[in-house]
Amino acid sequence: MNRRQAIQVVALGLTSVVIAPASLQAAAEPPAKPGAAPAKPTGPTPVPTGPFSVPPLAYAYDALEPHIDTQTMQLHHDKHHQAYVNNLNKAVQGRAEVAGWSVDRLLRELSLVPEAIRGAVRNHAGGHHNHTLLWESLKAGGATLPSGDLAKAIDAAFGRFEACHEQMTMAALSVFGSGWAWLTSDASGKVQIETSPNQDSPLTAGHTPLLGIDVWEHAYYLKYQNRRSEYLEAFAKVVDWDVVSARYGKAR
Ligand code: MN3
Repeated sequence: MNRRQAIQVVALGLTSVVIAPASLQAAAEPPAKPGAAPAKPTGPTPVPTGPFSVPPLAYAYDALEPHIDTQTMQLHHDKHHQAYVNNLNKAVQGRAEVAGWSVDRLLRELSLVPEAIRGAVRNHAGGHHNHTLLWESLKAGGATLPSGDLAKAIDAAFGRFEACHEQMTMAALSVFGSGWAWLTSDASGKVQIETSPNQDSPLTAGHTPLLGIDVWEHAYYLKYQNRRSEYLEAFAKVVDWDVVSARYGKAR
């Protein structure tokens, strides 16, 4: 074959790929034999199901713009939170010891969860609970200050709300690696700031989480990259303190 012939062959080959009609491609597949097993379905792996599911957001993905961007909300809610739920469902599958347990109970009574799944439950029940609380705490144009008993408890513990806010911001900046900063209350109703690594929930320590700031990079990196303090400023603008105050009232 000389060079000219080779070019013609290549050109014909390309042309035939481009113009081959779909009907011809389909016809090239052998017909299914009668009685043959149906072809294995292709496509995405089915999502593991179980007792837990991601609650839908009460607002649009872009509702918190420009403070929390749309793409981050989509990925964070639909992919990250969903993954915690899928892994939690997988962990409790076939485990009669924890059948019917709520996510709260799994975290409060973590020491009673079978040891073989305790680590997975800690991470994924924690991830599920923390993120559910997070979505519910956010709103564009929500209340900017705590009210009622929570406002009193914050004044009692910090002197004034601004001091509470500053301490929570410092705590969120201090988290090394992935984790959360929290405003929590204890059994006596006293409020405090704490941090937790990974997806550990304050519930496991007997505390009630009132507001959590997610400082995993997935919560802010797309928009803020390494500027965690800018993200914290923006986050503070979309917290709905009415929800947080009601949460404290309910815990009392
Ligand atoms: Mn997160």
